[in-house]
Amino acid sequence: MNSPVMQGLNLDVPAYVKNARLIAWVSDMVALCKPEQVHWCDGSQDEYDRFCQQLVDAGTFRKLDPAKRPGSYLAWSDPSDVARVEDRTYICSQRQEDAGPTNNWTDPAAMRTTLQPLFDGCMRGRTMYVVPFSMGPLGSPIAHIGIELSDSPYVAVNMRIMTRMGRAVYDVLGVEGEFVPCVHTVGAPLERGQKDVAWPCNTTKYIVHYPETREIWSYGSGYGGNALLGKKCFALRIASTMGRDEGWLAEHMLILGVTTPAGKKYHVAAAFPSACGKTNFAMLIPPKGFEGWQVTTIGDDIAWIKPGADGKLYAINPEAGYFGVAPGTNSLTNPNCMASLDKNVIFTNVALTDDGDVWWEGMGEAPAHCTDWQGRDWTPEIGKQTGAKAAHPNARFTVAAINNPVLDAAWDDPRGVPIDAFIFGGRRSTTVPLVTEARDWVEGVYMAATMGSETTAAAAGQQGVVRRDPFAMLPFTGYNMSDYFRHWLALGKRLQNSGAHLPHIYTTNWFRKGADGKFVWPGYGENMRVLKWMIDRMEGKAQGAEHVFGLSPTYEELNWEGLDFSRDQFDTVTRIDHAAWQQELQLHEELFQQLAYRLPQELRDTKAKIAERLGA
Ligand code: TSX
Ligand code: MN
Repeated sequence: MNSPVMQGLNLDVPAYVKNARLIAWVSDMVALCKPEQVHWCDGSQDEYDRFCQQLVDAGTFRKLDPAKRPGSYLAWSDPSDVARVEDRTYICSQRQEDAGPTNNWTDPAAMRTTLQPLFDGCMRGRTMYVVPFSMGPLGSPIAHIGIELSDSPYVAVNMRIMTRMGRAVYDVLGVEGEFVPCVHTVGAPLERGQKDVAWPCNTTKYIVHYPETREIWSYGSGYGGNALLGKKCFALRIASTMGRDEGWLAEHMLILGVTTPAGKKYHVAAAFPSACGKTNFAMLIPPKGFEGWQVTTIGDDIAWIKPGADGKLYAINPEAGYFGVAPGTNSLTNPNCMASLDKNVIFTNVALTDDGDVWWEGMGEAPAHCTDWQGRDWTPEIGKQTGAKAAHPNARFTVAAINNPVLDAAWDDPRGVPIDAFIFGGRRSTTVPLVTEARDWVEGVYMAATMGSETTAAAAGQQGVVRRDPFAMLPFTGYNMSDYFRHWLALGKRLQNSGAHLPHIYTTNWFRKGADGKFVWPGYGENMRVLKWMIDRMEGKAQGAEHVFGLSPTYEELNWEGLDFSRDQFDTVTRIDHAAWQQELQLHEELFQQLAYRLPQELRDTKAKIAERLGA
C-alpha cells in the first residue's frame, strides 16, 4: 500500500478545492514524488511574505535594502542552472511527424518510462507546493487554468508575480473545470538530516510536454522557463497545440496600445526573437515630435489571440508580470522598465552592491566594488582583466505588471483587446528594410515564416550568421512548424471568408548597419516613427512604395520632427539590394527544405513570386 494517507501524509485538501480530477491527480503525484508535506498555495500577500522569509533563511534569497529596493530580493542560482535548456526540451506526441523536424521528439510511452524512476521520491524531505494559476484574466473566455506542483518555494513566489495565482482560481475551476497539470521538481531529494543547498537542482534535466494529453513534466532545473511552467511550457508549447485544435493562436508576442493625438486607439501584437528588445518596444516612450501620442503595455512576451463574434482577433496577455533580462536595461533604453523595478522585485543572478542594492552590466556606471552573481568580489578592474561579468548575461527580474507606469487600462480586461496589426521583427545588419507591409495575409505569413536573427559577430569584422526563427516561435511551437504555418494560413482564410477585416502584417528591422559597421537607425523611442506610419497606412493616410516583397514607406511618409535623419541614412536602412535578396531567397530555400514535409504550397508560391519580381 502506497497511498499518501497510508504513509501517514494527509493531503489536507482545503474545503474550497472541489475539483475531483485535481484532488485525484495531486494524490497520485504525492504518492509518486513522496514529499514530506503538501502546501496548497492561497496566493495571499501573507503567504508570499512567509515564503520569501523562508527563502532568506535558506540562503536562496537576500533581502535588498528596504530603503533602496523596498520589498525586493536577490537570488543567485547554481552556475549550471542559468537558462532554458532547449536540448533537454521534448515534445512527446504519439507521432514524430506531429512534433516536426525542429522539435526534440520522444515516444510518450518511452518518455514516461524514463521519467518514472526520476520522479519516484524526487521530493523526499521537501514540501510540495500546489500552485493554482490562471493564464489570463480570471474567468476570461480566452484564459486557461493550470496547476503546478513544485518542490521549489522560489517557483511559488515567482508564479505569484507572473500569473494570477491563488485561491480565486479554484472558484473558476469549480468541480469539473479543466486545467493543465504541470509537475516540477528540482530533482534534489533530501535524505534524513541532509542539509539543503541555496539553489538545489540536478545535472540531469528534462522539460517534457505531452501535447495530446496536455501535460508538462519538468525535472532538474529551478530556473525561468524550465521551472515557471505557466510561461513557455504552457502559454506557448501546450497552448499553441490547443490553439491549433481549437482555432486560436498562442504567440511569442508583446501587445501594446497606441493612442493617437485624436484619441483613436490601436492595438499591435509584435513578435521578435530573443535579444531584440521586446520589453523595450512594449514600453516605448514616444520621442520629440510625437506630443499627444501614447504607448501603453498590455504584455511584453506572450499573446493569446482568439477570434471574436465580430470576426476581429482579440488578444490577452496570459501573464501577470515580466520576467525580463536585466543586463542592458537602463533609464535611457527603457525608463518605464527601470521605474517598474523600484519595488517588489525578485532579481535573479544580478550583482549585489555593497549598499544592498543591485547592479548589472548596462545599468549605468559600475560600482567601485560589488559581489557578482556567483558571490565573488567584483570590481571594474577585475571585470576588465578576467572578463568576468558582475551579472550573468541572462540575469532576470520578476516584477508584477502593475508596477509598470505605462500599463494599459485594458491589460486585465477579460475580453482582450482587438488586434489591428501584427509586427514580425528580425535582427539583420543588411538586406531586410526598416519596415515593410505585407500586401495580403499570405505574404505576411511568408515574412513571419522566414524571419531571422543574426547571431552577434563571432569575430571582429565577421558578419553574424543568420538563424531562422519563424514567428519567433522556433523553440516554442509545441507541434510541427509546417502545420503551424498551415494553421496561420487557415485562420486568415477563415476570417476573410467571414467578411472580417484582417489585421495588417508588418516586418521590421531596427538593426541595419552602415559601411562603418554602426547601427544607422536610432531605434528605441524613435521606432514610434515607424509605428505612426503603420497607423497612417491603417487610416489610409500613407501610400507606401511597392517593392519585390511588400510595401515600404517613402522618406516623405515618415514624421521626422525632432530627429535629424537624412535621406541618405533612410536609404541605407530601406534600400533593397536585388543581388543580396537573390542570396536571401537561397537561405529561405534552406528553411523550406528543412520544413518540406507538410510545408504549405502558398509559401512556395509566394517565394516564387518574389524570385520572379527579382528576376524581372
Ligand atoms: O530594444 C531595442 N530596440 C527596440 C526598442 C524599442 N534595442 C536593444 C536590443 C537588445 C535588447 C535596440 N538596439 C534597438 C531597438 O530599436 N536598436 C538597437 C541598435 C542600436 C543601439 C544603439 C544605438 C542605436 C541603435 N545608439 C547609441 O548607442 C547611441
Ligand atoms: Mn520570450
